[in-house]
Amino acid sequence: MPNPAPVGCNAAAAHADVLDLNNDGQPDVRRFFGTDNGQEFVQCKLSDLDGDGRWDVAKIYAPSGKVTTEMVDLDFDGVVDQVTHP
Ligand SMILES: [Ca+2]
Ligand SMILES: [Ca+2]
Repeated sequence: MPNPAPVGCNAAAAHADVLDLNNDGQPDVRRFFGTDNGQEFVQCKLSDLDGDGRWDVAKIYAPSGKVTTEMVDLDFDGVVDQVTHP
Protein backbone atom coordinates (compact mmCIF):
# COMPACT_ATOMS: atom_id res chain seq x y z
CA MET A 1 0.00 0.00 0.00
CA PRO A 2 2.22 2.84 -1.23
CA ASN A 3 -0.23 5.60 -0.47
CA PRO A 4 0.41 6.81 3.06
CA ALA A 5 -2.52 5.79 5.20
CA PRO A 6 -4.76 8.76 5.96
CA VAL A 7 -4.98 10.10 9.48
CA GLY A 8 -7.05 7.69 11.52
CA CYS A 9 -6.06 4.67 9.43
CA ASN A 10 -3.03 3.66 11.42
CA ALA A 11 -1.75 2.12 14.59
CA ALA A 12 -3.20 5.00 16.61
CA ALA A 13 -6.62 3.47 16.05
CA ALA A 14 -8.12 1.60 18.99
CA HIS A 15 -8.10 -1.53 16.90
CA ALA A 16 -8.42 -2.68 13.33
CA ASP A 17 -9.85 -5.62 11.47
CA VAL A 18 -9.94 -6.90 7.94
CA LEU A 19 -12.80 -8.18 5.83
CA ASP A 20 -12.67 -10.45 2.81
CA LEU A 21 -15.82 -9.38 1.03
CA ASN A 22 -15.31 -11.38 -2.16
CA ASN A 23 -14.03 -14.48 -0.35
CA ASP A 24 -10.86 -14.85 -2.38
CA GLY A 25 -8.72 -15.26 0.70
CA GLN A 26 -7.21 -11.78 0.37
CA PRO A 27 -8.38 -9.05 2.71
CA ASP A 28 -10.02 -6.32 0.65
CA VAL A 29 -11.33 -4.02 3.34
CA ARG A 30 -9.41 -2.82 6.36
CA ARG A 31 -11.34 -1.02 9.10
CA PHE A 32 -9.91 1.10 11.86
CA PHE A 33 -11.90 1.83 14.96
CA GLY A 34 -11.79 4.75 17.30
CA THR A 35 -13.71 5.55 20.43
CA ASP A 36 -15.98 8.47 21.14
CA ASN A 37 -17.48 8.83 24.62
CA GLY A 38 -16.67 5.18 25.22
CA GLN A 39 -18.49 4.08 22.08
CA GLU A 40 -16.51 2.38 19.34
CA PHE A 41 -17.00 3.57 15.82
CA VAL A 42 -15.39 2.95 12.45
CA GLN A 43 -13.12 5.95 11.95
CA CYS A 44 -11.55 4.85 8.71
CA LYS A 45 -12.06 2.23 6.05
CA LEU A 46 -9.57 1.28 3.34
CA SER A 47 -10.88 -0.71 0.38
CA ASP A 48 -8.87 -2.61 -2.22
CA LEU A 49 -11.08 -2.71 -5.29
CA ASP A 50 -8.83 -4.46 -7.79
CA GLY A 51 -7.28 -7.01 -5.45
CA ASP A 52 -3.65 -5.92 -5.82
CA GLY A 53 -3.18 -5.48 -2.08
CA ARG A 54 -3.08 -1.67 -2.22
CA TRP A 55 -6.00 0.37 -1.02
CA ASP A 56 -7.89 2.31 -3.69
CA VAL A 57 -10.62 3.97 -1.66
CA ALA A 58 -10.18 5.47 1.78
CA LYS A 59 -13.11 6.82 3.75
CA ILE A 60 -12.74 8.76 6.95
CA TYR A 61 -15.75 8.86 9.24
CA ALA A 62 -16.95 11.13 11.98
CA PRO A 63 -18.23 9.43 15.15
CA SER A 64 -21.76 10.05 13.81
CA GLY A 65 -21.01 7.75 10.87
CA LYS A 66 -20.89 10.60 8.38
CA VAL A 67 -18.11 10.37 5.79
CA THR A 68 -15.86 13.40 6.21
CA THR A 69 -13.18 12.60 3.66
CA GLU A 70 -13.05 10.22 0.73
CA MET A 71 -9.82 9.52 -1.15
CA VAL A 72 -9.94 7.52 -4.38
CA ASP A 73 -7.22 6.07 -6.61
CA LEU A 74 -9.18 6.01 -9.85
CA ASP A 75 -6.60 4.32 -12.08
CA PHE A 76 -5.13 1.93 -9.46
CA ASP A 77 -1.58 3.26 -9.86
CA GLY A 78 -1.13 3.71 -6.13
CA VAL A 79 -1.52 7.49 -6.27
CA VAL A 80 -4.67 9.14 -4.96
CA ASP A 81 -6.44 10.99 -7.76
CA GLN A 82 -9.48 12.42 -6.06
CA VAL A 83 -10.13 13.73 -2.58
CA THR A 84 -13.63 14.80 -1.65
CA HIS A 85 -15.27 16.01 1.51
CA PRO A 86 -18.90 15.01 1.07
CA1 LIG B 1 -5.90 -1.87 -5.22
CA1 LIG C 1 -4.15 6.99 -9.38
